[in-house]
Amino acid sequence: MPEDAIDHINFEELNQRAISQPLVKHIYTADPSAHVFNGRIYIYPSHDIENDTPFDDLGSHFAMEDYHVLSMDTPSSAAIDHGPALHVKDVPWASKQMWAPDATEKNGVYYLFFPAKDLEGIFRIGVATSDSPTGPFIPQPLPIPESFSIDPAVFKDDDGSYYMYFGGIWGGQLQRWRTGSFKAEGEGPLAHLPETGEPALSAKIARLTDDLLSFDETPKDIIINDEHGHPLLAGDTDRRFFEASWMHKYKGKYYFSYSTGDTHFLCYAIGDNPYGPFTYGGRILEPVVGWTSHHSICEFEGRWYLFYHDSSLSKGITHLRSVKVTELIHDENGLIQTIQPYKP
Ligand code: FUB
Repeated sequence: MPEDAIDHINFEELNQRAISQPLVKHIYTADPSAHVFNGRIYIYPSHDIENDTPFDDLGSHFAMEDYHVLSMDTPSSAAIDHGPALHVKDVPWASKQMWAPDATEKNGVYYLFFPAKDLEGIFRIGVATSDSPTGPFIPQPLPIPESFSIDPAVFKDDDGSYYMYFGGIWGGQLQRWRTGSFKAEGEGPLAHLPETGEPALSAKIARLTDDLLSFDETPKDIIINDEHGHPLLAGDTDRRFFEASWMHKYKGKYYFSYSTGDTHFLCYAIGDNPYGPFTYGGRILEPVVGWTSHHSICEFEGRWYLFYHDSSLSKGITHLRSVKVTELIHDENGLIQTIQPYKP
């Protein structure tokens, strides 16, 4: 829901119509990446904090400093906050803005992947490890070599390969990497975006090395085609990729899902392999209160769940969000039923 609408919202009434409530209310949390480890649900969210940075198109007001891990027995049980798991002051290469993280497990080691701005203000993606899913996590001294932009999502395929999906435009800086090297801000924060009639910028994918600490290949574009097999255009803002990559596999098909950012939808596209190409499938979630929409999709005991966030608890403050969960249904054709976050 666009920010200029929040003056007109009755939040008490809206929260009664919400299909789900915040998983925790003592802190603000966002961008939930949910996984099941050893039969328990672990959620790796951003930890939103109050700050004085004004709202801008680069998301400077998202000034997060650390991560907490949440966990739940089931999607309907109370969530536990396991406390601070990693702080920016403990990451030698990072200066600020600990944005949307993800986590995975391999051979009993838990890996937390996170974006942050480096000492030059360029978003990079780092890794930290722990022997517990709740941390604390010990960061690598440097970011992943050749990493850039934001919103890492790590997917383990059935053959044991791990892939990272990542990227985000506008404040996520993806447009600055169009030529392969970082371009300065230029004529404004949104400089270097494609024209409306050009193909949209793509999320990226890279297979990870066996130790999960590096890219095993040069990142490739995630192409999303329309129903005619043509790549979505930059001007198709209701459908094109903006940020918040996620991958899940359902009945042998690969579902790449993402946020459309400035039009506030969560959408998905279906492919036959982790790299795509993918064909646009539809919307997963209609706009929530707050500017951003970011999610994960997780299977638990044979049912599927959408973890997402909104800004209802903070009464619409864009950078103070709360993570929520609701069931997600694939229909008999494998299409995802669109979810309305608030009942009529
Ligand atoms: O939480 C900061 C940023 O906002 C995330 O990295 C984006 O996906 C958006 O949710």
